[in-house]
Amino acid sequence: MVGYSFMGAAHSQAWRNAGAFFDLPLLPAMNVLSGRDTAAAGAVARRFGWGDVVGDWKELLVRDDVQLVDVCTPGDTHAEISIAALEAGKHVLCEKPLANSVAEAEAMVAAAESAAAQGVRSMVGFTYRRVPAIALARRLVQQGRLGTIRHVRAQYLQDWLADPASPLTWRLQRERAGSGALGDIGAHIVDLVQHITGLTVGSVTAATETFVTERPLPIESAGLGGRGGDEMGAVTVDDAAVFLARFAGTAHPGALGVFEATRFANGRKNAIRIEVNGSDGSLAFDFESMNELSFHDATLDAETAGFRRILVTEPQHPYVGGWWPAGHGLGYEHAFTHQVVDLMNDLAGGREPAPSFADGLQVQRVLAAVEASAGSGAWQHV
Ligand code: SOE
Repeated sequence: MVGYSFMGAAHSQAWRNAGAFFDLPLLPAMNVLSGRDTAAAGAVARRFGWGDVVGDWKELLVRDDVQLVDVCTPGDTHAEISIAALEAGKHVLCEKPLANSVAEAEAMVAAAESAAAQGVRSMVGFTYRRVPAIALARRLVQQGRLGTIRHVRAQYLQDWLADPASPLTWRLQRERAGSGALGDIGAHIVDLVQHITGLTVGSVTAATETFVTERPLPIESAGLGGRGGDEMGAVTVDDAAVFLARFAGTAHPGALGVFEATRFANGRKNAIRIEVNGSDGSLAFDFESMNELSFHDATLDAETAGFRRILVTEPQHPYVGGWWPAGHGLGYEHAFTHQVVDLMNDLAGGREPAPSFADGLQVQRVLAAVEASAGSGAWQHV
């Protein structure tokens, strides 16, 4: 694995736990962790059980005990590390968004396609696909329980930047993160909507805003924030992005989407809210109640129909059978574990994992269209 911070910890626990809870055809061995600050990486390695620590990720490429590279770094290094790893014959799991630009993402897809011809696989970490309630939502759409989809409402609301004293960390720098709320969390809801509904965003009209244009430079980083000093620096990404979407294809003609991604929604901590309305029913999900999915079956008697809260904790529900007895619930980290489970099964089965780098590129194109539309004020094709 490359990187050892927030995502590094989320992935580490997944590598460690997947084989303990699920019967896997391949067992991950946590052989080596790479981080430029080897003392900090070493502390993480000891906590999670990584066997070795190196300061330069290039060392991973020449080691025989590394068959897969997990890229948990900021976006500006995704393309370089992933392409080098694929060329060295290592499978790659890369954090989202796939890259910082469409051009980088295209180069990554080209590398992934050549590697696939040699049996070397790649996957992008749109992890929320593996939240059981999200997987159930997709299953219900696939079963036709919603009929023809008319509306999709998707929000990703956080508030960790609402305080102007929150420091200027890498997620606020365009050269490191590519974009702001748009790429960091907007990318998730674009992927989730497309994954759940099977729709593809075809065109968008958007607005973005940076509410706090200068922030203190960090003197200490912790989690998503940390502590700022006296020196100020310019925020070079969006704080919020909103857009309307029309979808491509003919399966659900005329379907409309409304998207909102912000890190300024005071009081909303990690509210991924998705509502889908179809001719035969509706679905609603909120990550802040992640073990629930609301479903309205419009084909039932009007007198008794209405949103029902499904507690997605039954062994029949996706992924749940590997964990606790019904009703005991899962958390944020479990989706990362499910990601490892699916990846190990795909590698053993010789299947292309999903979401693929091509899926990541398509999301990147939506992000680019949103930025172009926000700049021009016009509808923009993806
Ligand atoms: C920060 O907004 C962040 O950590 C994202 O980068 C992650 O993708 C999301 O899972 C939680 O929030």
